[in-house]
Amino acid sequence: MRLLLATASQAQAWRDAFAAALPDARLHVWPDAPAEVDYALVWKPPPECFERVKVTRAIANLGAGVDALLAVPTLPAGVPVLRLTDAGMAAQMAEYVTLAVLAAFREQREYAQQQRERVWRPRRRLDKRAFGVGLLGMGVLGSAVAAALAPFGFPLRGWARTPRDVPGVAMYAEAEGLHALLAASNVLVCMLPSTPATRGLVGADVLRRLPRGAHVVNVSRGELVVETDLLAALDDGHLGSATLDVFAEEPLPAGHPFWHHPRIVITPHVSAATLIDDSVAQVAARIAAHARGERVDGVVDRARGY
Ligand code: OXD
Repeated sequence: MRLLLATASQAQAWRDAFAAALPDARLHVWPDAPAEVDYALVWKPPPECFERVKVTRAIANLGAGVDALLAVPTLPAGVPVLRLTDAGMAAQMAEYVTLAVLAAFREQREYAQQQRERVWRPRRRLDKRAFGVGLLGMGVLGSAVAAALAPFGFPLRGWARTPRDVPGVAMYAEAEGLHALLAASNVLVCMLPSTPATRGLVGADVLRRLPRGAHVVNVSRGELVVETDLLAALDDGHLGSATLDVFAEEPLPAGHPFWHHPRIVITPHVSAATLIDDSVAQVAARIAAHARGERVDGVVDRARGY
């Protein structure tokens, strides 16, 4: 089996891990490019990669989101694209979102401000039963986040493209469902993939439907949120705070107004890092199964965008 590895970073670590997991494969690392390979293993590959190398069996994306790969103009049509599902990301995402939800519920930002001002003033405790958490996106990661939040007792609501049941989560779909979820979400968590249908979804209309003082957490892609609308909703007091791990432009430019905003917490796209060992184990097992002609998980529906 011939493989091409083309990653934007950590090429040596990916190479070593794939070489160990698939010892019988012939592994080429871009720009060492043969004319044809069976499988390509890629993360943000350069467009020339698919011009120079014909991929015959499948392309495995070394990340959960395929928005960058699907945007590569030379991506061959008709070759299946696989994406990572969980591969160690779900637990990380659950930690990150739980931390953000608990910080909002326990008013950590307000107490930090009081500390700066040396103010000793217990605040009135918020009612957990009235502190709704709305999860946009209920795939593998969204479901893991819901499971992590469930023991705390917040009312959980989830929004998915297609109606489905998730234990312990009131599920919503379609535009009316979205409006109902927003009206009851003191924290709104964005976990949707970036597709033509979701880019810019969290704009003024969505933000204004949240209860006053609500918190927004974005852990999927920056393009989902209209950044100027988010700033406007924070600045006029409609939103309480935002915890942002992803941005329309990454790294976030030095002059961006988010950096110094007193009610925005920023992290540099770390909510769920791609773990090389877990990812390689998953991709190697899928490639081996695919080569044997078996059905594999994680096949992307290109029309849907994830
Ligand atoms: C991913 C990411 O999509 O790291 O895997 O954002």
